[in-house]
Amino acid sequence: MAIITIETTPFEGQKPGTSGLRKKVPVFQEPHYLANFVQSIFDALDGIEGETLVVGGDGRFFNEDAIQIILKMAAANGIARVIVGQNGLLSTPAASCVIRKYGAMGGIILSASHNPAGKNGDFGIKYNARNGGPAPESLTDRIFENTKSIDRYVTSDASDASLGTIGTQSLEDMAIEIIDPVTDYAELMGSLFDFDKIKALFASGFIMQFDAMHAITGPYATAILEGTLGAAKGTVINATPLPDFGGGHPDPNPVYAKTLFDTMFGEDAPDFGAASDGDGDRNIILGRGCYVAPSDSLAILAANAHLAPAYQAGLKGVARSMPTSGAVDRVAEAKGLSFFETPTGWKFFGNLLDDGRISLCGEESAGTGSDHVREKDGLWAVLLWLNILAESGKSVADILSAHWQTYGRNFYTRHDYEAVDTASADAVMDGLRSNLNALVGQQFGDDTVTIAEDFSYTDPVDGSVTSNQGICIVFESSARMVVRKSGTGTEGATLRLYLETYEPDASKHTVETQDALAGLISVAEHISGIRARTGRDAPSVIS
Ligand code: VG1
Ligand code: CO
Repeated sequence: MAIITIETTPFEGQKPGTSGLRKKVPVFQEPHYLANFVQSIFDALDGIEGETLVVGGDGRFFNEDAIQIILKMAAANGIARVIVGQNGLLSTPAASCVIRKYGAMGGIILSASHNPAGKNGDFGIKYNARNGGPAPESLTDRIFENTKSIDRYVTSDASDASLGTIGTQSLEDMAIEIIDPVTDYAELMGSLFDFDKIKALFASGFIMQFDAMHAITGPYATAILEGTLGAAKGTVINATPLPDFGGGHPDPNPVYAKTLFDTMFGEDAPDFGAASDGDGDRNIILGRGCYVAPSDSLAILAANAHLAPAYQAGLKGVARSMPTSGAVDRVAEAKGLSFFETPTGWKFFGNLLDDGRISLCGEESAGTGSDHVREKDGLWAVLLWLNILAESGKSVADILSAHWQTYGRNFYTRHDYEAVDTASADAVMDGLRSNLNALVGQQFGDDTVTIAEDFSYTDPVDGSVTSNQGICIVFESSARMVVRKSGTGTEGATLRLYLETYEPDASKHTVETQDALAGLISVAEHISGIRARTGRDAPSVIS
């Protein structure tokens, strides 16, 4: 065994996006590609010698190969101990939990989340800091700078670690601890919720279906829901993580989680339905014959979190990403909670959580989380919903309609135009940007634009400023359209159009979402020219 230095040259385009670096698997398989990025991470950190690092991923194709490369490089870089999930598995929220619990300096998470996997699918890598949360922009910027000038990395010629064996092994002077990926996370969940109440709910005949989409949450959901909480065997479907996620697209939305939607809207539907994504940080919630839009779910959790033991004393405050609907704002206002609006991506919640300004946060893209970890957490949200259902004795549909009755309904939809030509996507964004001033005061139908801006965020904790985070156009009626370019795609560009109106009148709450938003949808096309410029006549995904 020896530590060796390998000469290398920079790769173009190793800039982390919304959530780490994501590329096609064959790109990551190019010699030195992953190693360059990993060395750039290590070089961006201060004093890593003697520290503990957590490593794990969502089990997609190339996961174990990547972990072997990382382990050897960690040893060569002087890291003292690496904690790895058995077989290289750790959901994103579990990795966050493990980093915090064992006082690690941080973790490397291997995932491209909701992006498809397999030989020609996507792969991803991101670094999470000591607080368990995604590296802040200042650190990802440093990593990116390093990737542009890297000329060597260090590794070891030792043989591969055995990722399947729980226990401690060594590689050079470094200890590798293989842990069960579920245990620490399951214990944390047990400390937050009233498991006895949820057990009693299942014992009373409550039926649930959880679609793990052949991704990482299978083992977690099976252990907690079926194991600890006594849900019927078979509650968790597609429970085995597969390297290609069974050929599916583990993004839990009405299109990619269609089987679950069909079940929940079909005859004899279960009481409760849920699904998570590739790396386990997202969740969707359904009731019998009803779907809870993620923005509504965030608002409902904010309004009812006190029903679970961990949040009994009330929330410190709440936050949402800018494109997320304003439903949670209304809860914050009614309850007198402090409220923050951040750019898209979980990294912006970290400071607010660390500083004790908020205890709950979320995004429209099916991500909700709290201060228990520093990532969004799919199964946590499902368990909080279960706790609320068990405590209130109400159905999902009843909770949803009662919420709208109290707070009014924010009709909300997101239209994604995936894999469009990058130049056309840029033309849409540039067109909007150059027209912002002229838009204010313009009338469309019977509504008038009051605000037109490119969203910029000043972190209230460290004062850092993040600009160009999406075009946000607000109308007098409080209707809103937002246009952003996705930072997680790997093919061309993806444009996201987010649309929202507010309806206080309960007699109008049952209108179909796309119908309620039809007027705004055509105004948004008129203003943005997305369809005209991209040549698409409809979105790829409507959620
Ligand atoms: C998307 C979502 C964003 C989320 C991010 C990572 O980013 O819109 O809300 O934080 O994915 O989620 P973008 O830039 O493509 O819009 V995950 O579950 O992929 O880690
Ligand atoms: Co994810």
